[in-house]
Amino acid sequence: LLNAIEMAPRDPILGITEAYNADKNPKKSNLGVGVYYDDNGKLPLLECVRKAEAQLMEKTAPRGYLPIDGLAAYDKAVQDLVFGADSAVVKEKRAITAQAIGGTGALKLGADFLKRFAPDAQVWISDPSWENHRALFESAGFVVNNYPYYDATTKGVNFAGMLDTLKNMPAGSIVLLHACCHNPTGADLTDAQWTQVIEVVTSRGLIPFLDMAYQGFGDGIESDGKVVGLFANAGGPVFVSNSFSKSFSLYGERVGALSIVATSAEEAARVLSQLKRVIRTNYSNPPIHGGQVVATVLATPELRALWEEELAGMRVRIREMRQAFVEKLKAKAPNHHFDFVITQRGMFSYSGLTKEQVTRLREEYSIYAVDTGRICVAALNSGNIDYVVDAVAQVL
Ligand code: PLP
Ligand code: TYF
Repeated sequence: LLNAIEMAPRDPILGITEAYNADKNPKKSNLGVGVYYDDNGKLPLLECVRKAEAQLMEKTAPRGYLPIDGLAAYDKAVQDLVFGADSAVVKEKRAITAQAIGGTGALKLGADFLKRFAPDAQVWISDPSWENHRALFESAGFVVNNYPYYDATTKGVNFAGMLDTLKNMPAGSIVLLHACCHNPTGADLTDAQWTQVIEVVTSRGLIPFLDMAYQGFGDGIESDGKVVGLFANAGGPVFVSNSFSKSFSLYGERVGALSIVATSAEEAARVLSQLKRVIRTNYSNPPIHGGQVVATVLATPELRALWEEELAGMRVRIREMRQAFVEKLKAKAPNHHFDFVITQRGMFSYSGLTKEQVTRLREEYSIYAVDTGRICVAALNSGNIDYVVDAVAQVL
């Protein structure tokens, strides 16, 4: 059995981190993986998390199994955050939310659920998208197609192409959309464009699946999540995966959730019962700690305010790095234009650097980016930005 098994290809993004870790150059920079580092280049432990954990330590409890769909307080807090506590979907109990093993786990639950109830549908993801989107839906048994998204000439969204493809895909198709802070391009839709997308998705009977891994990294918690509310108000079904890996800097705790919007409370109850079956056959029930931390922060006004402040701090620092990158590059390479980096949102920028330039950055400067030219702006800081900008100017 095992002797004929071939070596699987390395994860293209996590492979970069392996190469970075092995690099002995003290000036090395990892702009590959999508992780937020603070201005000292360190992974932050948020103060709101530290305080919530201190509270939890005082009342340590035995570790029974959580319910299949996770901690009730967590699911409630996530639902209020994602849809708005005063939203009609929440008040009418039309949405169900289940704790998941990170955003990835939420996508996997959604994919398995959909394969059970829409087995013949095809899935459409943006071109390009997060690498794992295709792999996750293919491994759930779906055919995965691309809709046009990034326009390399404008460094923005090819909206006409996207909308045209949405208008022509078969009814019942599953459309994966990035709610905010598009990974890998950093190019998001405008409000007016979202309105048009919702119109087409609804009128054509497409199934929207919103992936929100970066809520709070664009313009703010509420405005980044707005599109989820707009889809929910347009009626069901709507699938939403969200993650706290980045917004709470809780990568290793694996905290996320899958929400599904139905058309009535009664339908939602049936949906939840079936989703629980999917969870049961995947991992039975989720772990306790991360969900408890997030639920404590979201439900404690003082900690919630602290979280919002700390998240704003991350968002603002990334914006400052975008600004500094563009300004410094303008001085070093005046013939090249990088203004689009300021407009892009979230952790990433599709920098326009070619594969050859990325290779030179790695080999000559120990600066690690993704071959597609994606850089993680959240890995820039006041200590490495001049070195990175000098190197980029050299390879241009
Ligand atoms: N969706 C997108 C677009 C992402 O960039 C990521 C990456 O981290 C995820 C989902 C997965 O999140 P998690 O790390 O919580 O599994
Ligand atoms: O795109 C990124 O860099 C992040 C981190 O299998 C990541 O989403 C990358 C690959 C992966 C899991 C997380």
